[in-house]
Amino acid sequence: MDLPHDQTNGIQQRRRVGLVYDERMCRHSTPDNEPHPENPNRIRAIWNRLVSAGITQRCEVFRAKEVEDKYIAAVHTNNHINLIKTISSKKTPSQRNRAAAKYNSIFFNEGSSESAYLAAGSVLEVTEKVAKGELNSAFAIVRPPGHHAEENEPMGFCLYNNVAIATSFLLNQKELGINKILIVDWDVHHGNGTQKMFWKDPRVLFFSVHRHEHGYFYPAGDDGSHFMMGEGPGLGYNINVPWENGQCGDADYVAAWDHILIPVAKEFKPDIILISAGFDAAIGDPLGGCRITPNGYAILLKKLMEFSSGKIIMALEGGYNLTSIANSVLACVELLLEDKPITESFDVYPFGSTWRVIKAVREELSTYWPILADKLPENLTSRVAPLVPTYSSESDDEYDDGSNALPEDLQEDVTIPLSKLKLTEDTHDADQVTAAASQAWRSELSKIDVWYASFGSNMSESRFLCYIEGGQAEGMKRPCRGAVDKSQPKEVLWKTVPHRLFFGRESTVTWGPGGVAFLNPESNDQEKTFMCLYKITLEQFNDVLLQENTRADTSSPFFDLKALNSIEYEKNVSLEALKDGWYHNVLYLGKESDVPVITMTCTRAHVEGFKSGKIPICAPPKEYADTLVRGLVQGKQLSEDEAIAYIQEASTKPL
Ligand code: Q9C
Ligand code: ZN
Repeated sequence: MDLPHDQTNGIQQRRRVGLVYDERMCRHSTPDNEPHPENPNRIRAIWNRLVSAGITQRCEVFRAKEVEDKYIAAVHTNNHINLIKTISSKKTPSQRNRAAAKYNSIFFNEGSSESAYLAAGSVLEVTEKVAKGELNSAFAIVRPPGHHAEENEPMGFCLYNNVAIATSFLLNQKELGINKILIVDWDVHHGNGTQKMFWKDPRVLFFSVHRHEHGYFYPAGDDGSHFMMGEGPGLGYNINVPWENGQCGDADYVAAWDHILIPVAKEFKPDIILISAGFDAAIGDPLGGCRITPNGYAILLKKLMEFSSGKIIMALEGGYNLTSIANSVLACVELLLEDKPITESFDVYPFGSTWRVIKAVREELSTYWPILADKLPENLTSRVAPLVPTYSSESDDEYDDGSNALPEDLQEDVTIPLSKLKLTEDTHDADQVTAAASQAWRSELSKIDVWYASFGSNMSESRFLCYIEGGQAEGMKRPCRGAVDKSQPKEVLWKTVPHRLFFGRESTVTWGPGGVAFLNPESNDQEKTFMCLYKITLEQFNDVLLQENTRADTSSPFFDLKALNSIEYEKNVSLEALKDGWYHNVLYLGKESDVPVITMTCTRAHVEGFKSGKIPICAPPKEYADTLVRGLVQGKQLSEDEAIAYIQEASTKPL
């Protein structure tokens, strides 16, 4: 490796690292400063951390400069430039609110225009200095962020696409001699705007690694899938690594680097690298739900410093936990300043889903990057970490669009380290006991009865009773806590409903990989699904939900009286607190002796995904299918042969 700026004759040469920060970028805010994750304190927190660590003195610090319209025009329409330019001065607050409401996740105030120009201008300025060799590298601490901004619309807290503007500037200044640019977008969200702007351009290799959840994570849709590889001459120069779940951390990202990004970068040989450096995949971020540590970011950055003689420009994108972003940026800037050794030792492996994604990306891209064609060694990819149930913080955070874990039952792996399990279970019990008194909702909901209708493994009564009484039924890998009110269901009843039963992909903690049962929320007279109904209180129903969907905070119910009253008319009630999981749709199935019948399933949008093949259908594992059969037989609904045929049909017939 040759890093000319690194060491000469044993003398450590100072690296020239640029920093841009300007308090004027704090003027962009929500109208009336309503709470919002993308707020001015983000860049203040980063700056203050760098100051207190003595880092700013070791860097070359610049104030922001406004970008010129001609540079913006290379990637945005005139229409868009006009919108952003005039939004602050030529509009009243209510006009601004109306304008913002037309876009996805956008706010404007009187400071927005200036901040947008300063953010883009800052990134451009240090990019030019790095390209000219006046700086070795730089970090632009800017807001608003940029990577969601499209040619003709602001989006996802982004007004101008700062990194895209700087990139096209480099390409257009021929005398800089920059012909190949690598953009690495490690923000937890897909860089949809940047992707589109260089879609057909082979001079720009766009690499984005993001939480995707089969298209259900922000920004929802197919744009972030690994099948999006560019077009025309740009085909192969767009690489997406779409995580299937949250919780990804250092080991997952390093695996994506080692087995995708780094080999491709070695072939591509970029002249310069821009990083869309969001820190919302950082551990502790309220939106991302991932777990990169500051040291993890430093490792990712160090691996990139081997290219383009270390010419790297980092531009802040997302990142919403002030402590996490401050520490992560600090780790990065320290590394830009000096090439200190970094320990790449992990006590965890990537998830199974991580290897699945990496293999799929390599296979898809190997046409354009032959180095990716080699099969990854089995002994590498067979070592996987279990996805461990995690508890989201406060579920009433309206911006919490990602930190909730998948429902426990839908999680990837079978084995949970005992130590961890013990810890979380204890926490939970303590929570429940001490919080019980303050859980005012319990007494009210204990007076209301509902039928909880089961079409899956809870058709087996002994299994369902574990959720009420606590305990461990046959086949369960771990015990249930039970409900706070452990009284038995008042009645058990079987019924068939005109809805389709099917099995979607994913896997369960209890049964391992394989299909999980869903009920199509849309009714269809041609279909018949057996349901076992348990008459329990609404309080108990919430405790069942709490056990199926891990959550630490039990001070409010998932499904309250208001939800129960509206479901009769709405038919479906989507549970906000669970909206990240697969089972967040509470479906109303009519009444039995005047008591409402409700069940939990996926949403209609998920069903569309299954229908189009976007989310694969997947047969249930044998043990799980056997339990369903046992439930149907013991409930005297079907003979064993009939039950087997029934499950068989549900897992094979097209939706
Ligand atoms: N329920 C960046 O990180 N979330 N943007 C909207 C709606 C928008 C993130 C949630 C997240 C935008 C730069
Ligand atoms: Zn983001």
